[in-house]
Amino acid sequence: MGTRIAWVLYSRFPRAWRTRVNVRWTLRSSRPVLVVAAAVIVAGVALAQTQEQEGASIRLNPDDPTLDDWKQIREMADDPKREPGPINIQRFAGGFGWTGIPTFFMLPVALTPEDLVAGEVDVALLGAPLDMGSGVRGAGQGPKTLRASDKYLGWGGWADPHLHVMVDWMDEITAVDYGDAPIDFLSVERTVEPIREMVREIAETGTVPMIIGGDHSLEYPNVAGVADAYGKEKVGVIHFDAHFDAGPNVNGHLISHSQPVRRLIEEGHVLGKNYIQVGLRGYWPNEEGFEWMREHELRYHTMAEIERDGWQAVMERVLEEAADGPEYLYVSLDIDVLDPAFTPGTGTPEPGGLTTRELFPLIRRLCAENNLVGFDLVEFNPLMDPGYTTGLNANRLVRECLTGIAMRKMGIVEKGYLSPLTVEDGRLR
Ligand SMILES: [Mn+2]
Repeated sequence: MGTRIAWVLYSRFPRAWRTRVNVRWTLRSSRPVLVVAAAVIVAGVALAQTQEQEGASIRLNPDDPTLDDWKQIREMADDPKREPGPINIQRFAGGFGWTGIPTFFMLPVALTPEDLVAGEVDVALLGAPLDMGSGVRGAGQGPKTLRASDKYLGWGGWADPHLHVMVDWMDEITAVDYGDAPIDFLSVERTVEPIREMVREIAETGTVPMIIGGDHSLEYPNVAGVADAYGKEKVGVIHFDAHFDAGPNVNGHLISHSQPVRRLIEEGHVLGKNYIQVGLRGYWPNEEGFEWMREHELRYHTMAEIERDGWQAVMERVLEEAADGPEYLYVSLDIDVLDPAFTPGTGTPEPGGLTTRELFPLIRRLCAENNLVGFDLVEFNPLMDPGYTTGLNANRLVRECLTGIAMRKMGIVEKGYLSPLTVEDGRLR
């Protein structure tokens, strides 16, 4: 077609203008070249149209000087010189929970991996105030609120043992407040990578990262960060949740608090069969979600199973499955696994959940009876917690795991250990 038009135009020129070159032949022989050129033009127009459509969404400005402010480490050269190790920022040796400068459980602070190594730190609590992965905002307030949540329990010399096992974790393990992970408060997508790096940084020193969220998008960078340190497929995960969090994309988003499990499995960080789900109920997963879990060999324990068989039986199954997996274990605890009676302060409450009396011993036992390499408590939303109930339970859940870690360090690994002093009153029966 193109050659014909060219020829028609050419043939209308006066004969004298024509050269001796056989233009018609030239055009015919170059037909493939012209076809390619036309295709390039068509593709270019299509690309321009696509770019026009993309222009309808607002992209980041790479030249904005505040682009990476949220993850800039401040200049420390003028700080007083110090040896690496945990830093005690309190003036007094101990006190009640409402006194002193708030850190997680009033623990000393650490800022670098060198601090963790020098202090031989067992557990580093890392705040991750991520909020954009949930439709209901407020979980980003979780870390600050948990730091301020020790209302009557003591710290320092005033700490007390967990009555069930008579172990005071503060005496047995070295734990620190590692500060907060960097958060672009407007983007989960931009935030997951620096969180993953921080979790890996902690795990690589041999310290257990304990991440306080934040919404459950965190499970993705947390578990991936631990897997970066210990190896792909080397870590099993217990996922406590009302929901399975392995859904497909939402509005094109590849990560939110409804997808972390799917991403971790599809990217190969954790084998499906080593992903164990506990507490599912309500309306999600749907049939397709259950089929996806079966296809990927996940193990799951719904509230329906717990209703049928009782908590004690299901709890033992979970503990057996935790032990029947890779050497290392990660526990991801969405506080909405508890019934809303115990956790009004969460973004996606779902009636018919676990009680605190069911969940506390399982968390303690998982952390005592396994080689725990990471833990997170997520979806605690203080803005929806008028009676302080969720804050108390969040605080206690973290303490249950810390107590378990302390028991393991002390060599108390007997299954379901309880202190004889606690469960027997001394009478002969
Ligand atoms: Mn969740």
